[in-house]
Amino acid sequence: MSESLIQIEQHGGVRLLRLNRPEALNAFTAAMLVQLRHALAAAAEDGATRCVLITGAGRAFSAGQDLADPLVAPSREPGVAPKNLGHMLDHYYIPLALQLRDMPVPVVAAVNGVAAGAGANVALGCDLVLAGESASFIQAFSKIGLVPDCGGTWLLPRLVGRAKALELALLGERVKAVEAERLGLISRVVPDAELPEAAMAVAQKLAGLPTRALVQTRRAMDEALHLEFEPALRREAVLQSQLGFAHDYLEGTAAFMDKRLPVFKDR
Ligand code: T3D
Repeated sequence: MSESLIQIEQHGGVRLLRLNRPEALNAFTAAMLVQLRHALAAAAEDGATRCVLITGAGRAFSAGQDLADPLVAPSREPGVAPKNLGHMLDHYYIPLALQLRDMPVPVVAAVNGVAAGAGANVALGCDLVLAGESASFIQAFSKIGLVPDCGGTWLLPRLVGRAKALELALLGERVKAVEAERLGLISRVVPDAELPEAAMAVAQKLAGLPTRALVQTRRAMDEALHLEFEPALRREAVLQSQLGFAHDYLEGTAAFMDKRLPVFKDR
């Protein structure tokens, strides 16, 4: 049986997913994207998993779409019609980006090397993005005549503002991890050797926090980007009202009063 394109490990409440085509810098094939979606769905369904951590095998996080995948690679034969790339997005990248955004647990990316094209935007679509200091981010799309996809046009201006987003997307230059952190593109840079441990520590910390509140925080912030101030305040009140009836709020406040560590359960 062939090696899995997504390696899966369980570390307590953390489900680690490792993109595993190191010989092609973990470039995404259709088969790999299907496996990644199945792995995310399984993590979402597993009540014991309270955080997902995504990283890459070898020296890269992911070089984005595998440009040699027969589903997208244009034929060099004269007269052969090019493939419709929209199908690839409709059937693979859009469902993946939506799934990441809707995960019922927080998702952390540990970017261990280059993250290019859709590989960059899968990482940036995660809730927290840690990177090793030799990692880098490339919006490689313009260099092959495409627009940023897998959420790039939505994510980039929100993360770094329109001017910088356009610079990143139009020039397609490599942005080193330290610069990515300075721009607000990612959360944190750590020395390469410390990345696996640091990312796992962050994931374990998230796994111990009240999952439902974390996920509603992500949703509320995404929604608030489209709202005026007062509707955003009212949305907070609705969410707070719901969360206030849940176990984790009662447990969190009781633990505080009892001067003990809380044990959160809601998902
Ligand atoms: O097309 C559609 O379906 C629409 C959706 C598009 C989504 C996208 O992601 S578009 C963007 C696709 N990605 C790219 O354009 C990036 C292409 N790769 C690179 O620019 C460079 O490889 C990197 C800057 C990422 C890394 O450079 P470097 O010098 O460290 O490594 P390398 O030597 O270029 O690559 C190592 C191997 O990985 C090499 O294979 P080989 O020669 O050792 O057999 C290379 O061909 C392979 N590889 C790297 N990226 C891809 C790839 N193979 C297929 N597809 C790739 N994207």
